[in-house]
Amino acid sequence: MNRDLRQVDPEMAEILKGEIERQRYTLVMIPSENYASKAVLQVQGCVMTNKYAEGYPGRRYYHGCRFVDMAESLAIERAKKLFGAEHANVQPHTGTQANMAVYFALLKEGDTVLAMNIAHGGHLSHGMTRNFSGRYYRFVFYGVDRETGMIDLNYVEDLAKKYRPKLIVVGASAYPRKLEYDKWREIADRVGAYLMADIAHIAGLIIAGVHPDPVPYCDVVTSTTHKTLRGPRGAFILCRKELAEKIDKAVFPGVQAGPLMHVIAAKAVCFKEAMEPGFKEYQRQIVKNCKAFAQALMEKGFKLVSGGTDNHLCLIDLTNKGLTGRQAADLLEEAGIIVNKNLIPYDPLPPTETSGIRPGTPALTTRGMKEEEMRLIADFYSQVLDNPNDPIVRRKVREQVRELCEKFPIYEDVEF
Ligand code: DSN
Repeated sequence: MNRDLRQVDPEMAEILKGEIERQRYTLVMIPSENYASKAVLQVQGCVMTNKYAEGYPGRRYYHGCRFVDMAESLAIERAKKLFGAEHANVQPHTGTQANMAVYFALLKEGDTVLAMNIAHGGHLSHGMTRNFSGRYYRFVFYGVDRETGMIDLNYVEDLAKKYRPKLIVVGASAYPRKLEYDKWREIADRVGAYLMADIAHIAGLIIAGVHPDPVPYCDVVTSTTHKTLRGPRGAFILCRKELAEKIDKAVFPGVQAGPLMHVIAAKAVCFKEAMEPGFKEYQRQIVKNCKAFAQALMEKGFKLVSGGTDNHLCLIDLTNKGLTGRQAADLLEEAGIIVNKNLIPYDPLPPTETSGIRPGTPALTTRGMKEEEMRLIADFYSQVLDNPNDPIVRRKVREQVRELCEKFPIYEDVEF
């Protein structure tokens, strides 16, 4: 019982050591990833993992919930304060389960929902055909304009008037521009639809005021906790008081049973960290870094969807470089830079190949990197992707990436 991991399972200890080394010595540029703090990691690995607590604080189906009740209440109160929300549910295990609970609370099977096309930057749980969302509800989609790469709100309004959705979902996982929720509210009101914002990617930016705030305009807001928010892997839902009971019942017992109390406790810690003054500065720097990176890329002949970025990510259209997204991501990984391949709007290639990649700056900014490093990294991209047949270039960049990582250390006193 008291043996540590190295004694119980040296094989797994080695795997974890490999993963922490990978995180330390590569440039993590997947915009939905970040480095959770030591405090968050500690709490996520705490003894609350042992506790069953179906229900909500003060209303549990199990006894012995005094301390988990305190932890969950703290998480709820902090989430409400942080976002200025009337109600918070901190139990969803993932962003998809948060969205599932909202649909379950507000819709009947077969109801119409208007959401962003996944091929233009939406998300699986926003109506993808093979996802539960696309199977149980009738999704219709808006996308981005072919010329500008941006969402055309006139087109969204036309679709809303034509299809009269019961719910409009505003949110994306690969959209580099701002979303103006007041305008979405007007569209929703014109057709009598609920409005839900999925802010999984941009929650941290919203707290810092570097992205518009959805809470005053949306009936429901869902988010994950591990992206720009930099907390444990998990999710939460914010809503107006009138919807609180429906949302809570939809989460439990609707779509989940036992809550992950250790993760909920870690969410409370992440919300506390997000209240610290340095957090806003961190978020502002994420955006400054991303803009500097995007500008430097464009100066090197890279084409960006929508011509730039307002947030933490950019979407590179590689068609002028003669590479697919998969090829580019493979080449960059060899040089120590981790990105994900991503569809670009109107992409002729399938999601397994794609014509784009979607780099972002949240994790690099956590390491303390600034605009100067972003320009250096854009130069790495150019060296690697403009010389795809030269392994020596990749090897040299790999060495420089390692030196850069050593200058901006991460997890120095974290063992796994
Ligand atoms: N998979 C996440 C992303 O990378 O954007 C969204 O859930």
